[in-house]
Amino acid sequence: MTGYKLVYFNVMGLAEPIRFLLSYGGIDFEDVRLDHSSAEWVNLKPKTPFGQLPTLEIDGKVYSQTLPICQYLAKQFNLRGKTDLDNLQIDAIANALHDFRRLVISSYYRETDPILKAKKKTEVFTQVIPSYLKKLEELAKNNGGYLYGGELSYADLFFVAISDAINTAYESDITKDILPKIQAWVEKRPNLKF
Ligand SMILES: N[C@@H](CCC(=O)N[C@@H](CS)C(=O)NCC(=O)O)C(=O)O
Repeated sequence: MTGYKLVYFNVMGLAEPIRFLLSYGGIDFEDVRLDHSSAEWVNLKPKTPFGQLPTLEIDGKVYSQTLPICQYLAKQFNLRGKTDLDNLQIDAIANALHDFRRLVISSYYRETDPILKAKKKTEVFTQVIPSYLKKLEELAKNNGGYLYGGELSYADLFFVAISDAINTAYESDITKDILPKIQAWVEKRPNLKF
């Protein structure tokens, strides 16, 4: 049986979409969570492919980069598109969601300088979030409640996995009014361990 070991920090962050996918696929995986300031991470960092987490070890070999890992798992669990062009579209959506998360979480939420944070807050709350949500709403409206192709793809799971963290940063439920089908899936989904 294939062995999976996911290594990340003790937050949802970029590992959450991978946890979602592994759980969706019914995979029993090792969920290693390091403390960012621990000696363990300091020692491990230079040994990771690009000095960052998450990494996913598959049968002892270490792989990195959230989106390609998600794409690999999505293929195993039938959550990719039918054609290469479908995949181009699905990957573009997932990539945009990755950017969206970075803008809200890394750029705004984690900013510690109060002056810079206030400046970023205006930009994130009045421009970034409304513009991404508008696009996502349009996609959901045109795709039967999913982000692409009228059926569940890994881009939908990616959205749900990052939306909790964005909700916390934004102090509002961004999923409330959009993606009703995904919302329904979230309510019905198996009780995930992570
Ligand atoms: N492009 C990478 C970005 C990974 C990344 O930014 N990881 C951050 C945590 S979210 C990290 O490892 N930070 C610790 C460090 O750089 O020392 C991906 O998508 O996986």
